[in-house]
Amino acid sequence: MALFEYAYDVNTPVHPVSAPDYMPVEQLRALQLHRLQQLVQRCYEKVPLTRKRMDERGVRPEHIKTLKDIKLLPFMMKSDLRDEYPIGLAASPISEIARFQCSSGTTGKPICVANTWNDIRVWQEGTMRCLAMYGIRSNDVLQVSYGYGLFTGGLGLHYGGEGLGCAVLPTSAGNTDRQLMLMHDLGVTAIACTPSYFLRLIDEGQKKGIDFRRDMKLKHGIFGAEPWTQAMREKIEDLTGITAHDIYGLTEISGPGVAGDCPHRTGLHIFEDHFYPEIIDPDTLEPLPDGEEGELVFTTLTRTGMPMLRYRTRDLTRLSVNRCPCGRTIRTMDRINARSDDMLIVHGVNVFPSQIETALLSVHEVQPHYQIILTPTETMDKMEIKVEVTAECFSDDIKSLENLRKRVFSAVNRIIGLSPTITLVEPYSLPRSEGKIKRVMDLRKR
Ligand code: DLL
Repeated sequence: MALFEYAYDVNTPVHPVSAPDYMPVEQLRALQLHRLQQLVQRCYEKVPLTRKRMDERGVRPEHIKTLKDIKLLPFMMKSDLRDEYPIGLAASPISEIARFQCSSGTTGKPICVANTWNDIRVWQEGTMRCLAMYGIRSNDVLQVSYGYGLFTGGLGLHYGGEGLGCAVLPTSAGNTDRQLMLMHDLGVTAIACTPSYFLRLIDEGQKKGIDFRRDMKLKHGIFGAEPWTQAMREKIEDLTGITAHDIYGLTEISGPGVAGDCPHRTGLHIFEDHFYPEIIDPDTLEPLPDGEEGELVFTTLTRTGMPMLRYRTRDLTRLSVNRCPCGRTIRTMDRINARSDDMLIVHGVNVFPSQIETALLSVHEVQPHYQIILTPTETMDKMEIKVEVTAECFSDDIKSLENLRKRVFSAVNRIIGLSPTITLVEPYSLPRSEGKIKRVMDLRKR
């Protein structure tokens, strides 16, 4: 058999799109090395920042002789995407770019990712392989309630569902009543949304007397974009009788469909023929062996638009040592529950405290002294931002104080796209330790 042909036995109950999941390990490693060498050559030629950093280290593409040599390469980070905004890291000319997707950066500007058609197909393959792994087939009706647009959730699952031949219902996020009505009327069997939004759907459904087991045909939930616990999974499954699957991904690497869990739930299988994973110590930046926890780093082996070499995701996890009983040869990673930076994920939206600061600085009367408080409720997490305002504001009448609160809300809402509760407080009233305000009080249990 040719080196890069996938072994696939037509008698197995596995969906054809999943064939690469079962590639013999040696063949997989050879494929990864081949792709890595091509990628490094391409980035060296086409991405000035990468070339500069490799030159500074005295590393040339031909130095990559084994997969372990990846550690010779420089890392990439979100700050590189911000500094090279919007598409300074692209390795393809604009004539080959098919679509931009964006995600929150650490400041008011988003980070922007340029995809070629090749990249969109790879991304689609990832979501198709996830859906196939969950047992979803062409007779399923898939409701996509992730947001469509710059966020990758909606379009990612949409293309995956269409690729598998499902009947796709692109509801996007919001309008809970309509979501429930269409779910019922069209006999939806699978839904893709954030786990927190699904809890909201259950809650709103209950208020209308809807019993998911009795009234809906729903069997699968495809949940990701934010951390969620085993307890949340059990709650969802108990309340509705569906199977709650985990899907992971990030805009910089493609979108949802970088990894997902199989029915054995040993972790999330990474589609490592496209997305090469490493775990590093976030302090020393040294690679760690499989089985040890650290920061997840990805190299996009097949990406052409804006490839990422050793991209530091900031997500903390570990790679599996043991083979999963499902027979897949691609490694798994533990579910993601923590990050090594200060990014918060609220209702599936990425929020950096620095964005709140940028917003507050645009409102004259407020100080950039604030505290973000995240509390769990039965359904959605609640976000409150306490902001110190000048003493004069409190001597003004109630109406102008309310007016100021509204302006702060608009400034924050414009930058993060969420609607937190804004509470204005007196100067120096927020608790400080060593003079510093604790910026984030995350009371959600993970
Ligand atoms: O959240 C892509 C996505 C959409 C994944 C829909 C799954 C479903 P970003 O907005 O760039 O992309 O955010 C990426 O979200 O680094 C993780 O911190 C977090 N994240 C994504 N999926 C999971 C998950 C999308 N299943 C960031 N569990 C990532 C925990 C997740 N965290």
